[in-house]
Amino acid sequence: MPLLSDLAQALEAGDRARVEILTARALQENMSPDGILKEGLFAGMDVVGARFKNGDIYIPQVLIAARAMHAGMEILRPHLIRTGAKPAGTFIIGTVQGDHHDIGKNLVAMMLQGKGFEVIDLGVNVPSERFVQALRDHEANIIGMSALLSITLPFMEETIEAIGRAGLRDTVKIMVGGGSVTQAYADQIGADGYGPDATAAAENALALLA
Ligand code: B1M
Repeated sequence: MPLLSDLAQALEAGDRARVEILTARALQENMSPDGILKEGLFAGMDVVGARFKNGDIYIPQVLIAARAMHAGMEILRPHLIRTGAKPAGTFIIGTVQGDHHDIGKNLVAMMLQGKGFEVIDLGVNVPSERFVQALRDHEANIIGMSALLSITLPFMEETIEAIGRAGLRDTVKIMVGGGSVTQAYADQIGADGYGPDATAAAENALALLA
C-alpha cells in the first residue's frame, strides 16, 4: 500500500513530522492500527535496524528514527488499545548494578519496540532485587541486562541466580548484552540469549519466543 510504504520511508528518514501526518492520514483512511504499525512503522524500523547492523548508518540516525517511531506510536496507541492489538511480548530491560551506561540499552529498547515488544525500562544501576521485583510485578516473557564495565559483569550472573532463588527462572527467558559481554560469557552464566548489537538483540528476542 503506497501510503504505508511512504510512512515506512518517512520513518527511515527520521522525518518525525511526516510520520505523524502519514500515521494520522492512514487512520483517517480506516486502515487497521495494527497494519499501520507493522507495515508502516515497524517496516521502516526494520530497514533502520538492518542499516545500523551493516554499519551504513550510525547511532544518531537510529535515535532520530526511533524518535519518529515513538511519535507515530503515540498517535496509534489509543487505537491499538481499542482494537486489542497484542504486543509481541513484554521485555524488562535494565543496566546492571554499578553501571550507568545506557546508550546501548536505550537502543536495544527502541529496536525491541520496533519489533512490537512492550518494553519496561528499569534504567541504570539496577540491583538484582529490582530485576526480581519487576518480574513479580509484570508478566514478562524476557528480562534483559546490559553491562559495559568489566567490573559490573558479575552482577549479571548474580541476577540470574537471584531469579533462580526467587523460583522465577522457568517463567522467563534471560538475555544479556553490552560492550563487555560475549556469547561465551552469556553461555557461561546460563543466559538464554545474547545480542552483539541492538538489531541482533531484537531479532534474537523474537526468536526466543518462537
Ligand atoms: Co564509560 N567506559 N565509563 N562512560 N564509556 C567505556 C565503556 C570504556 C570501554 C571506555 C574505555 O576505557 N575505553 C570503559 C570500560 C572498560 C571496561 O570495563 N571494560 C569505561 C569506563 C572505565 C567508565 C568509567 C569507569 C570512567 C571513570 O569514571 N573512570 C565510568 C563508569 C561510570 C559507571 O557506569 N559507573 C564511565 C562513564 C561514562 C560516561 C558517563 C561518561 C558515559 C556514559 C553515558 C551514558 O551511557 N549515558 C560513558 C561512555 C559514553 C563510554 C563509551 C565512550 C561509549 C559507550 C557507548 O555508549 N557505546 C565507552 C567506550 C567505547 O565504547 N568506545 C565507555 C555505544 C553503545 C551503542 O554501545 O553500549 O556497547 P553499547 O551497546 C551496543 C551493544 O553492546 C548492544 O547493543 C548496543 C547497540 O548496538 N547491547 C546489548 C547493549 N546492551 C545490550 C543488551 C542486550 C543485548 C545487546 O540484551 C539485553
